Amino acid sequence: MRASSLGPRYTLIHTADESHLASFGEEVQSGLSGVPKTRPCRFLYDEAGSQLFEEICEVPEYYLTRVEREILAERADEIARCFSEPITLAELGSGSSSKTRLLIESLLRCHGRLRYVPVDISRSILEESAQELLERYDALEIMAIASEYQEGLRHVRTHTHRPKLVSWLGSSIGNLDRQEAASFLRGVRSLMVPADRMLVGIDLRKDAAVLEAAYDDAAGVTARFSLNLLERMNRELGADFDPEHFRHVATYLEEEGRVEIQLQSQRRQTASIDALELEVEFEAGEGIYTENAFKYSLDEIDALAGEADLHVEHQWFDADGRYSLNLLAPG
Ligand code: AVI
Repeated sequence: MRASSLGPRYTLIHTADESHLASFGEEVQSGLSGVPKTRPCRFLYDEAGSQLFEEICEVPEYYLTRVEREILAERADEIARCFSEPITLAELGSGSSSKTRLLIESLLRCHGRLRYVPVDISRSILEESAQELLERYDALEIMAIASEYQEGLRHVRTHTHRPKLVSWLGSSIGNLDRQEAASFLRGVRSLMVPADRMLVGIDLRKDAAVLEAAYDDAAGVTARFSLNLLERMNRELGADFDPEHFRHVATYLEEEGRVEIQLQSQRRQTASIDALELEVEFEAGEGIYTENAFKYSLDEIDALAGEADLHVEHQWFDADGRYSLNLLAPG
């Protein structure tokens, strides 16, 4: 752990140690040697992928970001009033903290001061957004944690005696399968005391057409985001994938409540990956499964919370009922 102070109201704790995570090369090796071929979705977010994801958040079909912001804009004061004293707001995967500003402003208005603990793997993003927030809000104190979520939360518990609100926005929970999601929430729950709450953005089940468009927009931004994975293998591992011969396909599997995203080979072909001394053969129509986005019914949200010894204390929706923001309490 490394702590550095960039000003009296700012502390950075840097614990990002990814040595326990399999490297890109190792994951490509195992993911493309198996049947079916898969890739963990975290590898979609290199610099180009992260930039493309920002663009996805602006396309008209991808409603998730927009409606979550709409709910926060309307409900942030109400969320703040759920606490009767100054709290610590911890945010998982904070990125640029743009939606969270709404919450920060309400919490400051309601309690006069706030300690904000953004947890993100990217130290540079943390520092950039912390600087802006500190300039804007005098009564804000920031302890930024550059680490994996779970590790970050352990620090939050050690460093704060105030009630905590742990926010996990953007429907990131949807990229975990249902068991992983429950086990993630159990992990957070184990670090919560009775006064703590968790605020989780969860996208809801809906028509296949709406969901498939959200994950395959007409301008092709999401397709470029997926295909960037092939380009990343070309750049970083000396592979020779031709993105022209793969197609981004997003399919909503209604019963399972998940959008399955794959890069589908458009012909029989072989790709070589020099750095791994690996040749990968594809049948026509064979996919590399890159991502799942799980969607929830209200009953499924209750059950998910229950599995983690949490319950839904408040739930807010956008005007069209597409998306939910859930305040989870222990017990
Ligand atoms: C980051 N995550 C919540 C996005 C989602 O909606 O599953 C990732 C994404 N992939 C394609 N479009 C958006």
